[in-house]
Amino acid sequence: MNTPFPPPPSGPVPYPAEKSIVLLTDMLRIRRMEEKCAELYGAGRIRGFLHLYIGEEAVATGAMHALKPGDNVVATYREHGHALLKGVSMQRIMAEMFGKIDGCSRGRGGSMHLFDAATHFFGGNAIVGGGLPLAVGFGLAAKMRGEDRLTACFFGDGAVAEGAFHESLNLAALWNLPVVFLCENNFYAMGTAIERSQSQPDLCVKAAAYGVEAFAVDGMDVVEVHEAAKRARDHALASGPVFVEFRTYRFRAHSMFDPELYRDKAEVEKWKTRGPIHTFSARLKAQGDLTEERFMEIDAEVAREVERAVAFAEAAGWEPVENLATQVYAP
Ligand SMILES: Cc1ncc(C[n+]2csc(CCOP(=O)(O)OP(=O)(O)O)c2C)c(N)n1
Repeated sequence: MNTPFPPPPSGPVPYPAEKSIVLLTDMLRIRRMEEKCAELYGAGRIRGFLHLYIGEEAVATGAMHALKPGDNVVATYREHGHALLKGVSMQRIMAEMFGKIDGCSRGRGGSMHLFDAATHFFGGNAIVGGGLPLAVGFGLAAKMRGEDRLTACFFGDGAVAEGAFHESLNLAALWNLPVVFLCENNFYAMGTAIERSQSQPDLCVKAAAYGVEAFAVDGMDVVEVHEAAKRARDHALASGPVFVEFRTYRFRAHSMFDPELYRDKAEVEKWKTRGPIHTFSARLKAQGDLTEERFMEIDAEVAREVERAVAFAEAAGWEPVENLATQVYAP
């Protein structure tokens, strides 16, 4: 497939060094946490499905930093980073991966169903497009209650081909809801390239058809993502829903079971040159806001956070078997 391939993000970063370091650190936290998850999966410590976000970290990071703590977030099964940056602790995320009772979904959800009402992180959804109607419901609730609260809904390009996308955008626009639709377009839905499944591969055209404000930005550039998400938040709260397409790329397979026969290794390697962590670090170094030593220190601190999370998950307990029939529809 011919994915659009602009030059790697470059140029000045328009933030104070302190803010840039937070953005960089958060991208690293997602990356290192997930690399550890992949390792633990290989070791049989984490089981079930596991979809890694590696390569796409600029999207969750730039967007989440544009949100307020009371804003709602709805995400997909590739949501570890979103949960982490919304404020769910890495320890509770890791315990959930292990299926332990101290996990954020009490070990019942696993990787695809991270959930934490206290931080307004409402999943984690295994169904493609499943989060979209939920986000519209949250938006409607906020509007009816007169709350100054945004709902941010993350989903992939595959979801744009689902009926739920069209129903959701229609109602969000009709009712003028404070919802931001954040499409993580990594150009593949599992093994299917976007041009093989969507009659209109310009996804903004589809969103705009519902009267929703729509624009696309470089999802590999945390600065572009952050600025776009701030704009989208302001617009959605003032005048109704917004669709933002983040053009991004996943560096790993769709899930741990994917042999990746549908794309060339050369394409993946080419996209890695646009990697959000190293291009952002290089820009910060070029303007004197980061040194290699500082980068290594940050990385080491992140590694310690990951180790603490794994130790917490290892030590956490299992749900007692007597609870087997609680919190289920048909005990
Ligand atoms: C309704 C539904 N259909 C099919 C699937 C199987 N499935 C799981 S992930 C996936 C691809 C989704 O791709 P995309 O929305 O682009 O997200 P990405 O995995 O690229 O982040 C499919 C088809 C599903 N989980 N739910």
